[in-house]
Amino acid sequence: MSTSALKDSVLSHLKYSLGKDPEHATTYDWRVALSLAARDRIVDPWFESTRATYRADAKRVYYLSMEFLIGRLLEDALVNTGVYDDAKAVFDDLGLNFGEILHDEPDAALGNGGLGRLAACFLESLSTLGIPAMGYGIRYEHGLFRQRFEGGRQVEEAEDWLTQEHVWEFERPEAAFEIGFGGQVYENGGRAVWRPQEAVIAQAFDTPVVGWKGEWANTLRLWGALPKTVLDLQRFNAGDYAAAAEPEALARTISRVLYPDDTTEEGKHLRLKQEYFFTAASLRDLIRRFEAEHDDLRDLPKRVAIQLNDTHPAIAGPELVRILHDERGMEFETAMEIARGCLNYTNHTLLPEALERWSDGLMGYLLPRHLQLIERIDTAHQTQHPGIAIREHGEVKMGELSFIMANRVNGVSALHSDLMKVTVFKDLHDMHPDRIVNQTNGVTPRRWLRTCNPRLSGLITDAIGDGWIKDAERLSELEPHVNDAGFLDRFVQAKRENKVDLGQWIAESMGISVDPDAMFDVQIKRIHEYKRQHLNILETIALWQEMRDNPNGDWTPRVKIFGGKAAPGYVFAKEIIYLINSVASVINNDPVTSKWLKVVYPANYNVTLAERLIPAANLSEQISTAGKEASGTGNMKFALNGALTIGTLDGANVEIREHVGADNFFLFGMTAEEVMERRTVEGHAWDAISKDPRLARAVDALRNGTFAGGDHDRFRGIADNISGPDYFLVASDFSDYWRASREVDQAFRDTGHWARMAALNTARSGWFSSDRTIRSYASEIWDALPSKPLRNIAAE
Ligand code: GPW
Repeated sequence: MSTSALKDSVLSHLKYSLGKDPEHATTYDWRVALSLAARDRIVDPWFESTRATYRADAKRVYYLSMEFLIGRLLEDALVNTGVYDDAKAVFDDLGLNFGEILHDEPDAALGNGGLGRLAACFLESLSTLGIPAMGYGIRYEHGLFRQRFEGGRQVEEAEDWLTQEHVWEFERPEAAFEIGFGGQVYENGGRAVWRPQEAVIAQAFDTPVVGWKGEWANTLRLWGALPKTVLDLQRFNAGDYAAAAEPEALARTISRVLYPDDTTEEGKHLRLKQEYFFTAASLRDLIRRFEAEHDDLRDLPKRVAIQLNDTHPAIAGPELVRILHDERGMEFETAMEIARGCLNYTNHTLLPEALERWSDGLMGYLLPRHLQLIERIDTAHQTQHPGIAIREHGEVKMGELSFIMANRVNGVSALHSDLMKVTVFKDLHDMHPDRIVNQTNGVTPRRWLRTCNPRLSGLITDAIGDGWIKDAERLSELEPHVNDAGFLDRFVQAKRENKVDLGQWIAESMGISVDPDAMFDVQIKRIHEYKRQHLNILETIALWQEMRDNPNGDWTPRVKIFGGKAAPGYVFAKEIIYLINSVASVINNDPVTSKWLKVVYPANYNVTLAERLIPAANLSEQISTAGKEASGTGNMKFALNGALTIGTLDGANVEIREHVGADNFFLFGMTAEEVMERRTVEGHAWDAISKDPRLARAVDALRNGTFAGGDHDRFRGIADNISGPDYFLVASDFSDYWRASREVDQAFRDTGHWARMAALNTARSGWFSSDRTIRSYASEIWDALPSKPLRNIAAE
């Protein structure tokens, strides 16, 4: 497609879709016109992908996920369809600021963190690989809350991305299902019949997801909740207008907001409704699609692989059995076998507080038939394998249910999958030793290198061609170049320019000036005790104290950058935020240390901000307590973009270190085994503090009001935790973290060596592409094959 054809398309959309002429068009109008022009180019390959799937009678993969953290879509779509440069030329030509137009798009935050972003990367890889697939989720009206800081404390505001039209989606009024809740179960001729007490409509909204070079596009189908009856006319006529609108409000509540809890579980009535709502609609939809092509539901496992992204869609097991057994009259055992043949379950955490459990009471109230079926599944399983119950203390354990109903169960990094076998799922694993498989997470190199870091990706492509974009393991072809001074210079230059850009943004948006030659040290992720942002800030405090002791020292300049949100109800995490901001305001205003140390915490960390920060990072902080971070995926994005990791042997850090080489990774801290051992030591925190005067002084600064305008109590909670129970072993890992951090300082001063290590991180991170992960799911779990690439629209 030529630049002029693209320009015509944009202008035509501006006129006929938006009703504007160029003279009156706003940034919004231009952005929507460009998005529609880009979307037009995706529709043909999208249709062709569907047709090819029908023709080949290919097995389909359904990825059920409560979250899809897709972020902005325009830039990725332009890059994947190969029209980015043309689009830029069009807007340059029109005299418009292209960057501003791209940045006008809202960040679609239909997820909390890693789990939701993983789902988004997977969809893109499924399309790049040409695997017939569909993502199913919820079309939340309000995504993850917007974070502001008020006096250093987190304040949450409702997110409202849907107040603007979502230009990428197609509404499908004909794809709608009635989803029931509550009511009673009757018996009719020996069969159970569920009569729900209330019902809502699940209506589909489709967004095409285009892969690299536009060769294939799959669908993200999100369900919105609508009322069965819009208005209660009788009540309206009787004058009770509020009551008349009630059914509508109640129904819409189901898809109204994303729960903001990440890795903590709250057994909320509405949450269970959301889970059943989207799972039931998705199953109904995929069965309808199956039956349009096939007539025997016993063939379902040959045609359909369903992946449950954590236990949030775990009700799929009983629901599928209910449909096959109650509604279609199959034997219970046959229904079980078919369901188990289709379903697979990914576990993303071992944290007990994150494992979903629903009380029998709530389950029986909202889903009475499902509770009966769960009891039956439990009994059937116990007859064959005594000793394990899905139900315990009046609750249904969704992890156990998912395990029993799944053909394959997977963890998300090698360490995590191994730990699953000896901790939460030990008994089940012993009974079903072949069921757990590992699938180490990955990230899409299109968004997380090609698009977000054009300088580095341009350099890579100059050196080795652009084959790495589709086949990221070809980044290894960079290895010989890391000994080439010219290449390394350009590598350093690209990083430095990214840092200058970020520095400008920090100056403009936060009024803090940072030195682009300082080390940019970044920790971005949800705020959680196990991720240990408080370990990082404690080390920052100790470093600042040491700098003040020795103002003539030759310190390595650092900018400590934090980003992340806390769940609104997670008090301790919010205190950590308050502490980081309080430390920042003291340190950033200290004339003694200001040339060496800055602390920067931009509010409202999201996918868009990650795309800005990661390309500019020198150091990636991956410092969770070993055994607690299932995988991590930010860690992979940093390594890919040439940041070095300081990290523990946790989650995928272990594999990153193996791939990039121990010499190019700053390791510290206890292993998962040592962590378990250490917890049994009485007074471990106190012991660690008494042996490290630096740590003692930093903890003391939390108690003496240094960061609280003299208020001794403000951060007492954190100090008491670190020196008392310290479940996450901040104190015990501190000294080694300090040691590794000083090694980082030393290494950073040897700029040539650092550049080489950074380049090796990029060259050796190709394995962490989500294409590799998806290929592995396809062969080891789904038995699904990539369909043939259709055509390369980027080349046309
Ligand atoms: F608790 N993860 C997440 F396991 O982002 F469900 N949200 C969650 O609610 C959970 C896990 C859950 C993350 C893990 O913490 C992270 O280690 C992992 O890389 C990511 O899921 C993707 O697997």
